[in-house]
Amino acid sequence: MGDALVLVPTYNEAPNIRDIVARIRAAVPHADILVLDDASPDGTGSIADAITQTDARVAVIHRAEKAGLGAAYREGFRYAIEKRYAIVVEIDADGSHDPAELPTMLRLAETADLVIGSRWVRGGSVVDWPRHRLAISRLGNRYARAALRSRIRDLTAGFRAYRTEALHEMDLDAVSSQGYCFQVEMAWRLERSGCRVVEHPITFVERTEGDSKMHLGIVTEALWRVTAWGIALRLPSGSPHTRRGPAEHSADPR
Ligand SMILES: Nc1nc2c(ncn2[C@@H]2O[C@H](COP(=O)(O)OP(=O)(O)O)[C@@H](O)[C@H]2O)c(=O)[nH]1
Ligand SMILES: [Mg+2]
Repeated sequence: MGDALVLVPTYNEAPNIRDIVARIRAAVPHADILVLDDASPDGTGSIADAITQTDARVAVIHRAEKAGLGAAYREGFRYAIEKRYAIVVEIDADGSHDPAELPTMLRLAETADLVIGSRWVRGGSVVDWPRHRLAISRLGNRYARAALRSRIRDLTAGFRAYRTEALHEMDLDAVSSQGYCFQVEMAWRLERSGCRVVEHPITFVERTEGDSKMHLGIVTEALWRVTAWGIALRLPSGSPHTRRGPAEHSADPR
């Protein structure tokens, strides 16, 4: 077993799954890879099974139905904790996140609890996103950062390396978000519990194959939840999550 487990959540990523697994393998030859497929109708799960025949360090969990990114990642985190990996990585299957960043992110995770591949710190960028997606991400992150009194600039980022110990210490069952709000909730809970969060600048490139699963419901889930947490934070009774110590945060300028 390797030290790092790379989680690849998939829903209808048949055109992308072989390529992303090959790129991860090339970037971090010693990492194990776990595909979390939600019974993709396009056969992504069978392609992933075929990959396991040629690469013994790839495994697949076939989930019963499409249940959102949060649920898939929670299952992946539990697997990583159970198998005692030191680090667990999140990466999209569609090629938006460059696996070549992983060696640096894994190195940073030696001294951080959470390393975020960040679009919105100096040196980070987004390529080929339509204007409305840019606006949603930029404004959404600014709003969440202010509402949650967070220091993190890319709270919604889906490219991350977690120290498994930090995940073990938190109550994963209490993380209730389903869609991309899951990413906000995870980062914020860790930050508030005093974990060290580092943002590493990345270039995010829009997918060229397959379809985005982003839809209005995902944005509204995040908006309502962040607003509710922000209000709870400002009530005299204190915080929705308990604080263990002062949160640490740093950006990692290139
Ligand atoms: N297992 C699983 N993966 C999902 C689900 N929704 C999205 N994904 C995967 O999560 C990653 C990010 O989704 P994507 O549609 O590219 O979102 P976008 O980058 O925000 O447009 C991709 O690898 C998707 O296949 C889901 O419900 N279940
Ligand atoms: Mg994508």
